[in-house]
Amino acid sequence: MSEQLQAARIPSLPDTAYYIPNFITPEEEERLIQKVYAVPRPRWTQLSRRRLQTWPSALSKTDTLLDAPLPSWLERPVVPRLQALGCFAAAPHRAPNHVLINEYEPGQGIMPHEDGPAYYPIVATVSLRAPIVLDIYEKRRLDNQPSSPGRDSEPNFRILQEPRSLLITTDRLYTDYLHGIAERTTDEDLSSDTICNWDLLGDREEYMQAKSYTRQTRVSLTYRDVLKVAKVGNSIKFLSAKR
Ligand SMILES: O=C(O)CCC(=O)C(=O)O
Repeated sequence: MSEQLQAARIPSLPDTAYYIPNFITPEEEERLIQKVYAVPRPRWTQLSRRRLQTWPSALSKTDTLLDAPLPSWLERPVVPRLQALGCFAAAPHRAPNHVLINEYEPGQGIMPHEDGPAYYPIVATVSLRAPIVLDIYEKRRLDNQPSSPGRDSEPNFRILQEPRSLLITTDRLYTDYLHGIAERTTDEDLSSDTICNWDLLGDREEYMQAKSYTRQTRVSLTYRDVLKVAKVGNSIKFLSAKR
């Protein structure tokens, strides 16, 4: 693991999360945004509370990925930088082979969930366009609650993701915790007491005064390593895709 990654660990979280502000430049962000919105419309899956793109393709019912490269605009500059950090060094393919792109309008979000066993337990998220708060919930705590998980519960931790930042979640934080984004139009009560990566933020001043922001459209690129990969020769198995 690189020194840069060690310095980026969020110390108040269970093992392990890393936060790096300004992981990409404004020009790189702009290029990624242009590419995300230049895809043909059927590339988007409209979900009830967000839109999704899946690259290079959806996983099969058996959580298998058909072997194919990521498009070059998703590969560079992000993947070589992730490799330089060493964060995928122990993953089976030594690099991400799958990217989910989520778009959230103000008021949209994603229910607390886990990313599950299809992936090696590491997710690297690059945020574009606008900040958002990611809520972290301990699975065990939610299991002990009689009401529906997540919705009514306060998160255990809140991570503020600035535009152009990188967030990496792995280890026990990946396996024993859920993550979600509340369906809100503002994120409030932002301070060193409530935001666990406060000291690592690139621009604390921006949030220090107002302690809140109004949500704007935010796009996330989540880089993952799918464990099971099949060569094209076996493609018949993939006709009924899952995600
Ligand atoms: O948009 C994000 O930062 C989270 C996305 C997410 O949780 C997912 O795609 O599973």
